[in-house]
Amino acid sequence: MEKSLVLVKPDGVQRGLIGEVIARFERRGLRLIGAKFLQVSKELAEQHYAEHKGKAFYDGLISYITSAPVMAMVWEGPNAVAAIRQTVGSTKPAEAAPGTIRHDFALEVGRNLIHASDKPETGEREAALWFKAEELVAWSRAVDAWIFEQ
Ligand code: D4T
Repeated sequence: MEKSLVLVKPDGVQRGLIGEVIARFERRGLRLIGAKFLQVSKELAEQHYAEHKGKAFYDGLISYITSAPVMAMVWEGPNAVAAIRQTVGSTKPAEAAPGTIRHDFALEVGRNLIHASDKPETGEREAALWFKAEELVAWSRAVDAWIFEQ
């Protein structure tokens, strides 16, 4: 089953949007397999954003994600990465489609509320970076057969 890391970033936590984000993914039919509330260390932030090192916005990215606690989660489901990114909306909130989280709650790329993995391989790598194996729970829901075709 495909996995995606989802972070409710510091602005989302401060604005009381953790429940809103969780509700949207639950309603979509995705299955939560891990969650923790944490203050992100500089080391974890640098590992998470390693691909952006050297870019103009890198320092701002690190200080933003380490500025206050985040809610980290792993969600799974068929096509979870694409489905979650669709629900999240474009990186730049002003370009996000109406009805998406970033459209409905954000205005600026440096306060875009939420992170989601961009590819299935990234989902695996980021889930392993943020969570120990024993923190991810393999489980099934009684309703799964009514949401997952296989
Ligand atoms: P994240 O990783 O936060 O989910 O964002 P995206 O996956 O949607 O977008 P990304 O990796 O291209 O960018 C990571 C992070 O950098 C910030 N950013 C990005 C920024 O501040 N200015 C920029 O021009 C870009 C491209 C926002 C998200």
